[in-house]
Amino acid sequence: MLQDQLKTGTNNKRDEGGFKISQKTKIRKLEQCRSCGKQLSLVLSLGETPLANSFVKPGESEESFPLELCLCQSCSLVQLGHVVDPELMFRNYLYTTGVSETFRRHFASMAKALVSELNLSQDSLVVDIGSNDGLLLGSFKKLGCKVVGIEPASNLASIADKNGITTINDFFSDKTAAIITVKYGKADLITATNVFAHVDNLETFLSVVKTLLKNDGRLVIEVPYLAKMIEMMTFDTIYHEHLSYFSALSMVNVFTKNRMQVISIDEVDIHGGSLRVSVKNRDAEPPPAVQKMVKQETDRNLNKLETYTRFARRVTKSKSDLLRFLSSIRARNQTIVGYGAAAKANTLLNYCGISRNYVEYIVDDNPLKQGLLTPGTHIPVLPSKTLSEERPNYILVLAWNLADEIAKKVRQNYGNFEFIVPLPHPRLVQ
Ligand code: DWN
Repeated sequence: MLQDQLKTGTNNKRDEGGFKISQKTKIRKLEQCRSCGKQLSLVLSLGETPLANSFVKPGESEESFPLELCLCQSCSLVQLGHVVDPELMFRNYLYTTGVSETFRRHFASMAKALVSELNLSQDSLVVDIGSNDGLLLGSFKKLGCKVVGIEPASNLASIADKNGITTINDFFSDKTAAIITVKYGKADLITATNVFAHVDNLETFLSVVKTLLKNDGRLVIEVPYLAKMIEMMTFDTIYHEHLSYFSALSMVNVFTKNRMQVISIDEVDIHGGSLRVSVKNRDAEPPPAVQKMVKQETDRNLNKLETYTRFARRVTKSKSDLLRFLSSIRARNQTIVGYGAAAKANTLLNYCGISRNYVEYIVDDNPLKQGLLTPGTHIPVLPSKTLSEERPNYILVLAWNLADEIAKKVRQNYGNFEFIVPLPHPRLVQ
């Protein structure tokens, strides 16, 4: 696995969590496609950017790393050109899924659908890779399944344990898979929501999945959908945690190469548009419905370099449009604050150069982020009750994928404000 390679660096400095981080190998440049090994084409550079969840205490500083999007024209996998040490990104993680009612509903619905589709019962074992605070597994547990989480962030693993979800505090690896197999048996279902796009070594990841999955077991993953990112210009989804940006085409190529069968691919309305992919451990072609989706994507040139060079040009325009929009508000001495100190917000803020010159502070309901500063732009993150105390003129909804939930919460608790949604183009929403 990548973290094993990174640990072999020259310097054995340890971070505050005691984890070995090699100074020399915090980042490595990808010389070839992570899936098929062919040459990569650079399509977009967002410059040197801090890690999206590396919020800092006042007085602290953070490191920045190159953020470049590349296309493999052979297997159509869109991916970052550099890999940051996962020990740096995931051992202490501030993002918790449970803050949002939207995600609570989404994961409850996902668990119910999969229990029904796969006929899971109290004898079924569900393993969630990157289980965060245990939200998804909690839904499976309520439906009677046996559940085990795998979560590298020690702060999140302890939250999940407190929520009654058995959680192994480590990365998914042959070691953690063996622990589960010995203690609980093989899995009927392995889930990985917003994890597969974070994986550097896809082949190793899937080979370990195969050791943990029952012969007739199912792997179900959810990833942000590349086609929606291109269509909706949501370039803020590009950050160091997201190593891959999947289409149905590139997803099928990855699983076919690893001798696994994609059974179904469904678009789900979460995180601005995601793919839910259901996979079996058998060397077989995907069914006609999946092949039809792949054909629709090639008809839209999602496998062509010019699609991404055009996207890159539109990103530059998105930046200038947003800065013009915010400048016009500030020119009238109106105040702007953010809502949602999301990981994606930090790509948007850093790439557009938006700091306290435009946004005075950002409110967020996640207590792990409150009192910290956004990475790179150092905008204070405060509790949402600040809105009633300060009464800003505009709220820039940085977690645009949750704009409805946020706007409803603000109106219910703090009264009326003007809401700005930044992408695909800046606009006021009611
Ligand atoms: O892959 C990932 C994506 C899927 O989720 C992870 N790498 C990290 C995370 O990305 P994100 O931080 O951009 O996700 P969200 O869920 O769009 O972030 C929403 C932010 O808004 C969170 O910081 C919580 C905040 N929030 C809030 O403060 N009050 C959200 C809601 C709905 C609220 O009511």
